[in-house]
Amino acid sequence: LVTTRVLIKNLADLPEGPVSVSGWVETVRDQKKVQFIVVRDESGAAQLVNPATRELNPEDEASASKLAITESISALAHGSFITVTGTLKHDERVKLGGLEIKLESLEVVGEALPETPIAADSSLDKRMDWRFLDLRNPKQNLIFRIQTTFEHALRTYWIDNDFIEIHTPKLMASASESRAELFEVDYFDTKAYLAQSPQFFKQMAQPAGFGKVFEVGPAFRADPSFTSRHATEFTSIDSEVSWIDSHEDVMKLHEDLIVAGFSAVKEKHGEEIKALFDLDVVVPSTPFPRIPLAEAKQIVADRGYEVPRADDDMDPEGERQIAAYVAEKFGHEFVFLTDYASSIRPFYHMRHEGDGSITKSYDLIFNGVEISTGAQREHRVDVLIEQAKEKGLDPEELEFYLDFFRYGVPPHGGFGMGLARVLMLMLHETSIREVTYLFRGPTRLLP
Ligand code: AMO
Repeated sequence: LVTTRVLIKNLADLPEGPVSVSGWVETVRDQKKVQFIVVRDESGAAQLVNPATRELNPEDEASASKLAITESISALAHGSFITVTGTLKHDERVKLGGLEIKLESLEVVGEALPETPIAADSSLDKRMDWRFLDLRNPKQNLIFRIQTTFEHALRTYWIDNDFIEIHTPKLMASASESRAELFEVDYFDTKAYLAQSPQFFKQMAQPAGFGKVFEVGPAFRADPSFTSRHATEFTSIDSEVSWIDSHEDVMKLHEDLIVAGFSAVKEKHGEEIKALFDLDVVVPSTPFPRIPLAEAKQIVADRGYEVPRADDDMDPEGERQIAAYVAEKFGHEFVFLTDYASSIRPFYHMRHEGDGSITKSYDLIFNGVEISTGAQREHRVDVLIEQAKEKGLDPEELEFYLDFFRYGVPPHGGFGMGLARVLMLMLHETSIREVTYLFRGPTRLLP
């Protein structure tokens, strides 16, 4: 027999005849006269059949090997990894893929312990403990194929538009955002800090003459909260571009990237997403609605919700309310909230000419949750120093950063976007834990 191992999803296209497949045992139905195994690999599942041979004579050599297969199937533990050879038969009556493999041989390559530690109804935390088993689920597998497609589409956009990819250091001598949420690590005879964002170094690429840059990399936040949206380590999608007139240019780039990513996901996985998540991915139309924050707060107030904070920010409920408004009014899942108050934005955000109380910045809200922050940066060094001082920062600690602005820097801006948040909201998942390969939170460092 000439057999080649094939992915299960490709069996449908093969002619009837000898095949070999490998995968994990999903179910075994061990009946008196016949045994059925459902085996799953990373591409799909298929049914294997073995005519049970318990009545054969073990003395006879040919019978003994058939008998051995029957016995090993009876003993198969759920989740074991097996390789089988057999004869492929197309049969419309078989619910699973309209095909079946009649077994010739079966090898248990990786035996599983008899008790599987998690079940479909296990808690999220328990599933996280056994993440490699949890990820075998076709739905989870699809999430990470969607992630791959999404990132690839962004990359294609960046490359087609002459962006340069950068990899900035994650060990830093100072904080990259505020001093809150900062991880400190021992660094020989001094201290280092884990990068909260590539902010300073993606900006550095502008006086370096790179023009347009991007990075997809880890960011760290010592955030003790246990919300569904926060991790202590997350993948940050960052881009930064020179020669802009305002944050409007950054928003244009941002929405084009989102459209590129969502189009690719819909095209490649739309049907599977419909089947497994029961939802349609909507490729958003451009331009996305843009609403200045002050106006958004008024709209939310008119809907009967007073944003409780005194500091001019939008709270999570306010974000949900404004998203509901945008969905009703514009039929859109995205909204840029613009012009956040200077009091709540970092020192490096540029402020409006004529009204220093608001910044040229935005948050991008998707299905009611913030997925991104972007802004035009302040590139005039004297203004930048003033704004840093106003925020209680010591300009001396920021000298390396301030130098970027002393030797000819173009006007520039950019954004940072949490990859897991995009996926969570795209797939209507309830937590970024579901869409993060290995989640890190205040009480989770394993596996
Ligand atoms: P910001 O702090 O708003 O902005 O972060 C940008 C985006 O990163 C994601 N994010 C997180 N995701 C998971 N867990 C967290 N703890 C977490 N914190 C942030 C969110 C958020 O919208 N330097 C600026 C960006 C810029 O201006 O370019 C920054 O980091 O999706």
